[in-house]
Amino acid sequence: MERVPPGQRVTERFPVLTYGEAPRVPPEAWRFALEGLVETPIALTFPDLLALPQVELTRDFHCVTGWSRLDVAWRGVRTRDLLEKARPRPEAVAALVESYGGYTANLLLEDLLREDVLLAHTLFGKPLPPERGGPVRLLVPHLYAWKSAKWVRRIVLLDHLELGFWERLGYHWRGDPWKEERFQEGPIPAASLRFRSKQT
Ligand SMILES: Nc1nc2c(c(=O)[nH]1)N[C@H]1C(S)=C(S)[C@@H](COP(=O)(O)O)O[C@H]1N2
Ligand SMILES: [Mo]
Repeated sequence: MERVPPGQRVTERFPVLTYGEAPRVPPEAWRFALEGLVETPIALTFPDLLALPQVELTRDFHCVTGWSRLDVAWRGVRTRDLLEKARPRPEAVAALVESYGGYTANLLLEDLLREDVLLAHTLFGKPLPPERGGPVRLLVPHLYAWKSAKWVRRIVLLDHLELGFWERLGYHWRGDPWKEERFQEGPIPAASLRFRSKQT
């Protein structure tokens, strides 16, 4: 299989991409919540996050604007581990991820359950820099990078699809780079979602 998804170009650089102003979130002010359709909502401080089992991984990072940066090294906590503790209700199928500053992105629950999806706090062995979403961002390496919400603050599990910031502006509801799911062309196929889709 090809290393780089179709339509992408490898860059040695690693551009910072933020829509609007970057919020300032000191580690001691960071709070995270995993809630919505779960049996046990989870609330974390930064020290709480660091006390959980940690994972290191290296993944390629694909921005929908066309650049791919290979071999980015991250450290953090698996969202799957948090979801195991929170225990999603049977009707939970999707999630809206919210960031400090108001950015949002939607994901399927099954995408958050992938073992390489992290709440990441370390990049190339150093604390995640503020402009990269520090102290903590989501990392969803199998989807376009707009899903990797910086300054993550909340994940809400839902029984329907609620579109995030870029998805409402016409980007693809899922965003698989290997299928070049850049823009939503036509209605979101409700059948393929297996659930009710509330679109605004
Ligand atoms: N909160 C927030 N997260 C965000 C964004 C943003 O504007 N705000 N941009 C997204 C996009 S389009 C990309 S390509 C990546 C860029 O991450 P980087 O700045 O670390 O390269 O962050 C994603 N996460
Ligand atoms: Mo992007």
